[in-house]
Amino acid sequence: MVAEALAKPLRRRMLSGRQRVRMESTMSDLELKDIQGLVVRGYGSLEAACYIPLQIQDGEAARHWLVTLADQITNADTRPTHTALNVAFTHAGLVDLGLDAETLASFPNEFSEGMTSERSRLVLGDHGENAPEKWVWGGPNTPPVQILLICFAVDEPTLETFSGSLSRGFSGVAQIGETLTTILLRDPQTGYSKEHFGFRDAISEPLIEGLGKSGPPATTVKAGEFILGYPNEYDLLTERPTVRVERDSQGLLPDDPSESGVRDLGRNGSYLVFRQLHQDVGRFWQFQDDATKDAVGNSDPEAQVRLAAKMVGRWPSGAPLVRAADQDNPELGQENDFGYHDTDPLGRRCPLGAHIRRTNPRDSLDPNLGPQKTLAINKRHRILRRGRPYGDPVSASMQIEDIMSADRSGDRGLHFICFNANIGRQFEFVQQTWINNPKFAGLYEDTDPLIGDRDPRGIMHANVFTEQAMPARRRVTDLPQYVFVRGGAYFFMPGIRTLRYLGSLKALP
Ligand code: N7H
Repeated sequence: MVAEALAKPLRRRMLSGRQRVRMESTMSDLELKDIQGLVVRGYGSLEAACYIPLQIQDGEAARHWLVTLADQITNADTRPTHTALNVAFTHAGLVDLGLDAETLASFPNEFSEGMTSERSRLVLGDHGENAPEKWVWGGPNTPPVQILLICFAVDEPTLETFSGSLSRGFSGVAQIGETLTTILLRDPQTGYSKEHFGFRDAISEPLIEGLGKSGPPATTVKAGEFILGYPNEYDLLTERPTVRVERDSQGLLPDDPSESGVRDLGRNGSYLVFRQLHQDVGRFWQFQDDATKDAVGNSDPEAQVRLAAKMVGRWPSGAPLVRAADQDNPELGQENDFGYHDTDPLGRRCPLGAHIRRTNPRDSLDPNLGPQKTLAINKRHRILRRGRPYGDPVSASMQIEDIMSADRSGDRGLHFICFNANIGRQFEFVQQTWINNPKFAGLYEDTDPLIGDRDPRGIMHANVFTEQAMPARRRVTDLPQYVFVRGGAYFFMPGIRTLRYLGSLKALP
């Protein structure tokens, strides 16, 4: 109910003004050659990746550089096997590239204000240890990132050569801060990707309708939820930035389908949310140990893994708790075709507040609405995750028993990246209404057990994790924080025509 109630004002806002266009289904042929590749694929075969933060030093030279860069951008129509390159801009970057004020004003507020505004901090729960003042990039105490180069390569040496040659070609732009490096954590036994706590990751993603991949209807989502210019789950075009026709004298941009005499700057673009999330692996497993010791203080490794799995909603192999409630079953590691409404409405298999149940409640938001209505609402709050871990793993084996006992000092975590067409209705909604909501699904003082704000708005404690069970629920209290925000920003990843348009801008008088 909470989701539906909160979705309504957002929906009204989304439908207002000149963006209010009902779309024909023929609009949905995806222009893959104009969409940047990362929006539609995670480049899993390109094992090495890094993100290079840039600042604009000379607008004119930077625009020329962009025109050359546009020729090197990997589009969604190709499946790169050697290297791939994508690029995205913050609002400050678009300003310094010379976009005029009227065009800038057509971007949504969430993007224009950025991730560190007072509003965003409240919505995202970025205070205390997570306050932007403490960030290593993207915060008020570090130089603003304006452009992000996203580089992939088949291996580390190739990535080094590739990023090196890109840097040598910089003109009008300069790197600020460190390159953000990544690591692909694979389980050596199965080859599957893992994250630092030891759980299999990158299993559940929405399938973009029209891309040709088939999957369960419940996971197939309209392209307009992720890519601007296509019908979304309301069968409408998502709010998008536009440009007056006279400001596109070379005719680089497509007409806006609203026929309102403007050009569509957003078409084939998407919003990229970046959060650098440090993971304190030691504290995570220490807590599982402390919370599961028996009456005389003996550790119980099995109980630790079980509690951690209840928090995630999947076992370390990836097997979903809703299908494997009592013990891990690696055969179900890839399973993603499930809901909660029929099999687990009360959360006795997968707790109501588990990470995957909060971030994608599937068909179980509100039992009174029924699964179909719930699924339809849920599809308006999906995100496409494209991030990668960073920092050395605590154990190269990536086996839970080794991770639990290894020396866990060091900086490691997740470069969380996700795409969405509407930051407010998708990423921010998930973060505020599901992850950080102590009252989610009828709970009382629980936020997401992995990444939730333990002190929402600094006015209440929400550090409990509840396992619904018979005859009585079990509550684990005093959850510490073990995921910390270290940086972040909202970016716009334009379509490739728009990239050329940005390169063609003239200096503002
Ligand atoms: Fe989460 N983790 O290690 O436990 N996440 N996540 N996440 N996450 C998922 O189903 C993790 C974060 C989502 O469709 C899995 O693919 C960690 C943020 C969504 O059923 C695991 C961090 C946000 C899903 C983790 C982190 C999300 C998901 C299971 C931070 C959004 C899919 C693998 C350090 C704002 C849910 C899988 C579904 C799954 C972990 C962050 C969202 C293992 C460690 C910030 C939508």
